[in-house]
Amino acid sequence: MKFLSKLGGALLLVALVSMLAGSVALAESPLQKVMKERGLTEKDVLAAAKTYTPTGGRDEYIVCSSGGQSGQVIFYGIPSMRILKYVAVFTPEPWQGYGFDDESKAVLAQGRINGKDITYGDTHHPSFSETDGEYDGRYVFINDKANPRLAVIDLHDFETKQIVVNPFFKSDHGGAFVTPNTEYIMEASQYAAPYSDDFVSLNDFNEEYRGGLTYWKFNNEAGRIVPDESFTFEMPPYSQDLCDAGKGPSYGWGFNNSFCSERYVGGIEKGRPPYEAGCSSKDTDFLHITNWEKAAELVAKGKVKKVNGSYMIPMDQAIEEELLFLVPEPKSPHGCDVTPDGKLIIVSGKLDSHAWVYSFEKIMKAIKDKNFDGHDPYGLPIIGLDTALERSVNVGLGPLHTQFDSVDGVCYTSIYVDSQVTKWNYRTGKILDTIPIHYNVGHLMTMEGDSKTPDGKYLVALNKLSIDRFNPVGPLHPQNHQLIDIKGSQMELLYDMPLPLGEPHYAAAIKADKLKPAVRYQTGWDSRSDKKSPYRCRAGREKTVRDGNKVDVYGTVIRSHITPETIEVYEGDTVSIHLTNMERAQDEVHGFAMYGQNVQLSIEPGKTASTTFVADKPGVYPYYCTEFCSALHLEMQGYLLVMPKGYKAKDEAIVDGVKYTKADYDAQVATNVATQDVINSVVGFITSHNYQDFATVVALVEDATDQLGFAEEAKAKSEASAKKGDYQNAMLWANQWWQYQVKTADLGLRAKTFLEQNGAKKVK
Ligand code: K7E
Ligand code: CUA
Repeated sequence: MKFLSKLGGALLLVALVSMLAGSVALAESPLQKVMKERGLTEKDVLAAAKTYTPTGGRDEYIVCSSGGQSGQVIFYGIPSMRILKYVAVFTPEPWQGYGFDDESKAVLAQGRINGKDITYGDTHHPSFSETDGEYDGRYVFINDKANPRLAVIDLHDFETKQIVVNPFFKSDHGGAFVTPNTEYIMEASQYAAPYSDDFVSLNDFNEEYRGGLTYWKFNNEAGRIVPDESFTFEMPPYSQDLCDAGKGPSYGWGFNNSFCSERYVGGIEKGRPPYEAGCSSKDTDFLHITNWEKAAELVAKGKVKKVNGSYMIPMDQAIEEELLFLVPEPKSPHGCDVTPDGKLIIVSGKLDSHAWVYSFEKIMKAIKDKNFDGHDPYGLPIIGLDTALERSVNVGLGPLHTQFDSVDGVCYTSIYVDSQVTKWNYRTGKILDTIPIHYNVGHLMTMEGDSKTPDGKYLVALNKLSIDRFNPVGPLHPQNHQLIDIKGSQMELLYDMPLPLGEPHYAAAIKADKLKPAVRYQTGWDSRSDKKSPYRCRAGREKTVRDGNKVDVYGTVIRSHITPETIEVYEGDTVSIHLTNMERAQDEVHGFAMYGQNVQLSIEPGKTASTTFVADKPGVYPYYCTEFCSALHLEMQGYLLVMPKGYKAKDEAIVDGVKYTKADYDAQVATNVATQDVINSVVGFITSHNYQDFATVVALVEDATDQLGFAEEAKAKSEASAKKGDYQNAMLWANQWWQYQVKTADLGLRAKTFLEQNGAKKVK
């Protein structure tokens, strides 16, 4: 009985437990509750977990995306898809002071065309600098399709340093693509045009209009393009499209496709069939193959002549020296991608459903054997399609661009018309997977996908349309970057990111740890020329220099004042204000804006930035700091006084709004003494720990020491005034002394917190 009742009790317990467990399972977890409220599936939550980056977290990859018509580039992180920075390139951008300070105006001026300022760009293809075929994190290059220009962005500070204008072209699309050691940056023209800036009738299209491909020489030490050592291949008036540089076995060669090899000239208004009909009537266009290594040798030997002041290799010379060859390629191709091993070249035709895979080895053999199918109308040798082709693979309707996986042979092609990405194997021709894209994918990009060792992992589809993917914001929609997980055998869509800046045609992603951006500049730095600025200024040396009616103001900015605080000039003066940011602290940027003069500077720690304008109207022009840099940021201000010609300043002193007494002074001093006690205790904590092992803390301590030095100067002035019984100035200086103490304490506390959170050890 006892046993039975025991058993019964045990059974009851089991039943109870299982009931309880059941009710526990029924109760929603907070996660389930959120999923239900927001209508999320488990797949959604998994995708979120793969992209979510907690506060303070970092991304594994950094993307540089073109900003399309904005003339900028966009940096964002993967997998979080958080936008980090728009970098101004061809277009003025006030936050960065780009096109507002004199230094960056000089960069934009390099991009003038026929003397005309061009204040936008149509950026298409960013390209990271490479060393031995790997992204090295030093530079990014970007082209402007509308105005044939190329820009250099230094990843040391993410600033645009140089713009070059193509000396021959009237547009470019096939840029920027770097050679494996960034010896050259490729830039192919798009719309054939005369090389001169003169009028040439369209009737002379075949004879006088030309395409081309420029190899811009890059000086890797100076970080600048050298136009004098760059050269251009003359090419037929086909529309040259995208490029890629050979690597490994194909090192020294470059490839670029073309469309409209029909050389059709439209004229819809005169009853001629339009360009789109005439430019796609033939079954094939031409892949252009250039030997840049040999061309560079000819240039070095003085065997290439200059036209318009720049080296130009005419087609006759290219034929003679065996520098330029053609291979038929699918109709209206777009995209030309060399495989990571450098052995194959993949080209897709927008009006075909195949990706065509060419063998570099076969191309070389044909060249060696002079095995040509014939010549184009300009005498360029054409290698037979069957001779050069490895295989063609049916990947879907409207294939465009191809990117590579870390797995050998695996690649991804964007399929524009079918709105999908096709994963396939270029060695076997086998289709592995497809995924629908929303909508109409243009380029696509894998991690380090243009390098010789792609990482794969993620793929971004850069889509032309977003239609219904986001909350509507009027007829002009944002573009959409879709993040896809490609780690498994099946592609999985993770995230949609709207990009509201322009059409970002192409992007490239680099491992984040390859980037080593600076925290500050050397004090007095002109960041655009990367030299010490002739206008730099040290604290206490601020001055105004007049030379005739040109006035140069050499000033400084530091929390929380602009020196000088008053600038007096006369009507008609040309005023240049040069400001140096004295801060050494991370992220302590000061801005400088002024009423009515179109002035807005961004002065990062160490930088010297200048603004020049004509003070043509007498008046009062307040100026201030535009970055909320400190508690007294709003007080970081001053006045430009433009005095009428012949104005005589009054001799009296400025009358203060408030009068202070000895009691006010004493109270302030008491506060300062108490504040100093706080500082001393923080200093005690820091110095009793191994703070020197933490670079962040060392920088904070340096900054704090500076601020404390200023506090002591103000204290001395305060005490001197008090001694004379001048309690007005004694009180004001005592307050300034306290302002510096507050900044010191703030920095000290940040350092202390950092040490506490990062496991600093006690040393004494
Ligand atoms: Cu939009 Cu490369 Cu300029 Cu293709 S480009 S899609
Ligand atoms: Cu400096 Cu606000």
